[in-house]
Amino acid sequence: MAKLTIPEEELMYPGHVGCLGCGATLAMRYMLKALGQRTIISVPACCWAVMPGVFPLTCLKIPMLYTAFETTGASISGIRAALDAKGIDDITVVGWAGDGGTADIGIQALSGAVERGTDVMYVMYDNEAYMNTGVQRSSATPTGAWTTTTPVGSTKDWKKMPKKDMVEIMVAHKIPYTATMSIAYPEDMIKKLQKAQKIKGPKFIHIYAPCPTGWRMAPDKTVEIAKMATACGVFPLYEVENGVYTITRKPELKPVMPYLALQGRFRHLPQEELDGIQNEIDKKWNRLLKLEEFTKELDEMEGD
Ligand SMILES: Cc1ncc(C[n+]2csc(CCOP(=O)(O)OP(=O)(O)O)c2C)c(N)n1
Ligand SMILES: [Mg+2]
Repeated sequence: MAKLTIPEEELMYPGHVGCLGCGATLAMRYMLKALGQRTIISVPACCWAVMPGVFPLTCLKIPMLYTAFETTGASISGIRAALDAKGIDDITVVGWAGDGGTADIGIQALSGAVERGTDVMYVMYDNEAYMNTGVQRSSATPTGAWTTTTPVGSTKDWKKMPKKDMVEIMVAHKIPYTATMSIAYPEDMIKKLQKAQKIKGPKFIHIYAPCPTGWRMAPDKTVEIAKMATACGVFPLYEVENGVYTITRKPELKPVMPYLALQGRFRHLPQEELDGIQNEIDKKWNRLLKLEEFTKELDEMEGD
């Protein structure tokens, strides 16, 4: 029998107050399994600020600091500095924020923390909108999606801009490690997180976490949708170590349409928009394949 690589210890109790089928709860559960008890997380305003429960209740078995929406990067820098001052070096400091708190309002503090080379891990769990406040558009909302601030009625005002690429932004900061991972592939996730934990300096993690409430989908489809996202190239799994790309799952790409059809947030899209989305995915995937090839070649050349 194949050896199980997912640690058995649970650092999250049952009884969170997240919605039915919430992908972000699985993301936290697997992350804590990967990183272990000696972990401190700092969480800004987002669904996860609410989900542990109201004091004195919590579903987390590790310390959590609740920080202001825009300050995750600054707060983890402070926690790291305090631990360093006390000579404590066996605690993993994690900033845990949503896509809005990361790609929009928290990007300045994040950029500062990683530019200073701070030894922290920053995780963006991505449900592709501001879910905690009622499904508003973020810069990580994908093209074509309905949200309450990108309405679809007669105005046809669904999101027209592409999803902001946080991994590319982090690669441009020249950090030692950044990776994408998905709640549908916990083994891949745990392997990458444990690798990141051993690396000194800033690490950036992008976790795909479906939100049935905001995506207008059935709550029992969370894992299935996440699998489809990787199978059709909407959310490729890869890591970038010191600028060198490695794709960790390389499927023969499936068409995107069945993925979009399961989610009410895309139901309004006319055929030409659907074709455009498929086109963009194909381009992005081919670009990623080339980046992998090119950065590996470059690394070998520079190593000579
Ligand atoms: C400065 C500031 N502006 C706005 C808010 C309101 N607010 C709280 S959570 C949130 C949305 C967070 O979205 P995201 O970071 O994607 O996390 P999610 O709720 O999707 O988990 C907003 C707008 C706030 N708390 N502070
Ligand atoms: Mg969000």
